[in-house]
Amino acid sequence: MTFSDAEKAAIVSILGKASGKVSSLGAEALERMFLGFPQTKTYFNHFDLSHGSADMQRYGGKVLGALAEAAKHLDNLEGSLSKLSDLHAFNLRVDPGNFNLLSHSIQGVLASHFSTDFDANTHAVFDKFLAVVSHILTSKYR
Ligand code: HNI
Repeated sequence: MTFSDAEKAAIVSILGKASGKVSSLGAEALERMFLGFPQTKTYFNHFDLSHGSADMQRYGGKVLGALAEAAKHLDNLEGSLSKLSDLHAFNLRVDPGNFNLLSHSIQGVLASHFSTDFDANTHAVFDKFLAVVSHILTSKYR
């Protein structure tokens, strides 16, 4: 899957808006996921899942940080996400269906915080980006 220059610019731009607050936005995305899709909590038994907890901030920051890092390698996402792909497939064994639920939650956060920038076009492009990332992170399951 490739991205056009315009798509790359839209992905980098919206993640740039989020860059100063990845922990709080990431925590919010997780909170949306856990509230909307409680079955996703099973992977986080070891976390304090209360609103804004240190665990939520830390892991939320890692997820959005990983997306920001991935956005620097849009021509080689497989390579840049290889280690994370191993982790999710071999160690964590997260059911692939959950990636859609997290992607949906992340988009809800971006839409609510950056309503002007997260227009229909950016939404469509970011959805493609998250689908590609999710596909890669679930590609090694056997
Ligand atoms: Ni995910 C760990 C990124 C989807 C459950 N995950 C990570 C780490 C990153 C990361 C980064 C930390 C790696 C490290 O510390 O070396 N995860 C991502 C990204 C997506 C994603 C970019 C999708 C966009 N992860 C999911 C989903 C689930 C999930 C959908 C389950 C619902 N991830 C985990 C769990 C851990 C994890 C569980 C370990 C957390 C911990 O700290 O113990």
